[in-house]
Amino acid sequence: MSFEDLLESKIDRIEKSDVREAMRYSLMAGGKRIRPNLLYAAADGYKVDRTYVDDFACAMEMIHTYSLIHDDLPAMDDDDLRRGRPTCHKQFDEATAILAGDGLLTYAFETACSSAAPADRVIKSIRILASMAGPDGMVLGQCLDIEEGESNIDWTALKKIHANKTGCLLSAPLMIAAVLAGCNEETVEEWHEVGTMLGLAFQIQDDILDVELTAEEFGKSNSDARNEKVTSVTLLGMERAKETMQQLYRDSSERIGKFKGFDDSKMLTLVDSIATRRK
Ligand code: GRG
Repeated sequence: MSFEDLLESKIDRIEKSDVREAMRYSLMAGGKRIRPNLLYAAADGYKVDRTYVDDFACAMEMIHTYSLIHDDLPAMDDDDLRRGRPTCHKQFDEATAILAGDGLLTYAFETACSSAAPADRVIKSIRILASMAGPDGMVLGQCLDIEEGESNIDWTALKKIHANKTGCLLSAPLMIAAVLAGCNEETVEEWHEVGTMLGLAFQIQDDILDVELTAEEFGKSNSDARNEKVTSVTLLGMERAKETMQQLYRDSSERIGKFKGFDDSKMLTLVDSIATRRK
């Protein structure tokens, strides 16, 4: 079964309601699936059984999609376009969009619990998922990002926002793959660091594409300029932003090549394809 079919089959199991259809609408809108792809590439590098991985891959995409739905709400970025379609609250209404986000977040954990991995690895992985998504992770990043709107921040402060807001959800699949493979804590922490570097590179690239592409080409509203957001491009300038991004992708690939007992071929191909993305 393809990942898309697997993901949709999880939604089919939920009782019929407007919220279920809003969850389906945003989840199945054709995102790049970078977080599940990172999980599969890392798990394949360690030869982890797919039955351990599939439910975590779905959970990753559910949590990511919840964050996009909530980020687009009028109380946050107030955006109209996401994944090339009207945002969830535009297509349905605000209350349904809030509940669709809540539904995806909680259903992600229910889904992750079905992994066939040994129970201790499942529990450790769920803990990583919660801490990377929660108030020490992505939620903190979003909180700092909102506060930043009220102050002048520097590159160090912006990097902290990106590490949390973007890096945590890129670290989580790498760390979870390592846990499902039975790696030790030191190795899991090294994957965390790689995810943080990838997250920063990915976010700088997002800032660059936000300037270079139209909303239609990018598939989402270019809200940074409208909201007068400080970004890596406004702080570093376009040329330095591009150099920094490329260096971070190179450094990440170098780190990935050094993990013991890890076949890096799929992961390096994936990082290359992310580094050259235009959407
Ligand atoms: C609401 C708690 C909460 C958090 C929101 C994810 C997020 C935090 C905000 C979205 C806005 C943004 C620019 C986030 C940075 C991460 C990022 C570039 C997300 C978009 O991810 P892609 O490009 O999207 O993987 P697709 O649609 O392809 O899945």
